[in-house]
Amino acid sequence: MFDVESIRKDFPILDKQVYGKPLVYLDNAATTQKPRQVIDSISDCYLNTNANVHRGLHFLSEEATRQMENARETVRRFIGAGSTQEIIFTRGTTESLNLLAHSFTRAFIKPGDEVIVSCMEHHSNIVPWQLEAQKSGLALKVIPMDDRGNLDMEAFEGMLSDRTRLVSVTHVSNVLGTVNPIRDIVRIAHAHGVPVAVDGAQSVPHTGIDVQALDVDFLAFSGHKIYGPTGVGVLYGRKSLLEQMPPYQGGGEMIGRVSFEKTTYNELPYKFEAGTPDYVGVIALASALDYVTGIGIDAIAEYEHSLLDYAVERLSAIDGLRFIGTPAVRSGVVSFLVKDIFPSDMGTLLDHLGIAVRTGHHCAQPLMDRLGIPGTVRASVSFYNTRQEIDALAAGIERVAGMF
Ligand code: 7TS
Repeated sequence: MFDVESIRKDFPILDKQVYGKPLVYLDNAATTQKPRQVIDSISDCYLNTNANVHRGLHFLSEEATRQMENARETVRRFIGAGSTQEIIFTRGTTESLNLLAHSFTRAFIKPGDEVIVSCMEHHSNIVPWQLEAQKSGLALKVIPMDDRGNLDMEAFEGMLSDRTRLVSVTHVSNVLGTVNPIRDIVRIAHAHGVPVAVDGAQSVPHTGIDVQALDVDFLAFSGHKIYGPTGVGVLYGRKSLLEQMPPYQGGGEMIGRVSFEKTTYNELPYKFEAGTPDYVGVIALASALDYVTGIGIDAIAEYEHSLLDYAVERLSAIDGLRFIGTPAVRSGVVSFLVKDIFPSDMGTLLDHLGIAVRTGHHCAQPLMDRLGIPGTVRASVSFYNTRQEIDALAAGIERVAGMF
């Protein structure tokens, strides 16, 4: 049995009232709430071990460095990577994907080469490639999907050519909830000698991922979406590829030896970590991963899946509601529209009932264009949500719909 009531006790903010009503927090795809264990880890760092890492020979600096490098090991284990040299700390998924686009392009892209993304990408897996395209002459190819929100795998297979250098796709869509078949995507891409990057922002917290078992070459995710602090994230990269890629930013820590004539770079992963890292964030991220591991990612996936099934069942019964995305395999989110009510109106009125959802294009405008809609209302779940909260959402939607 999944003991959601005892889990909720770890998240003080869930007891909050908004507008005099109990908070129903269903915006977990945007960011998750933090358990006390993570909040305590942050204050413990500042109270007991704060000092800059990798530099001082003094006690506190060594302790902070030890904790940060332990955190790297925790991340390695969590995603099943082979080596901590493959774990690069960043500010989040967005910075991880910008680092990847920049450095991968410098190392591997010639004019006319192609990178394949999908039509359901977040802007952070589109715009960095467009920025690089302006400089490098790379061409972006886009995998289409069917009307339910499943990628067209036949079309994908046909798109790979001898100019394809990388496939970069989201594992889980933050709008449709589609779980993309990463194993098949990797198999097909690798058969053409093409590496695969996965945007794990919405999957790592909800289904987990094992980069070696799936044989993915790069993985990006954010700490704040997996119960960790804001401002910290991860880029995993296959060592043999990272070794060929140039640094993304220059500064302290990423160098071997600097002179005005010639500068050499540090070894992995430090080559990609210029400047003082968010070591407090990194250490607290490890606390978040320990917390998730304590519950168990499989138990989390199973519980959230049943909650989503329940949400789909309850929302299906609402007159005039249509789902945006009915994928074969779903995780995390359910998007919908009700009659011709603007998503922002629905969101504002639900908010006044204490229910936090997200509305709009969800940073996926090309996907909105594909669907022919300006936006959706999106409820996104966590393991601390309950069936009663889904009931509150359904009742809230019905109440708002009744006003129009
Ligand atoms: N990729 C996906 C699939 C995402 O859902 C998000 C954030 C990002 C990348 C960017 O992550 P960041 O932590 O660097 O900002 N998605 C959302 C969302 O759906 N609502 O708010 C942020």
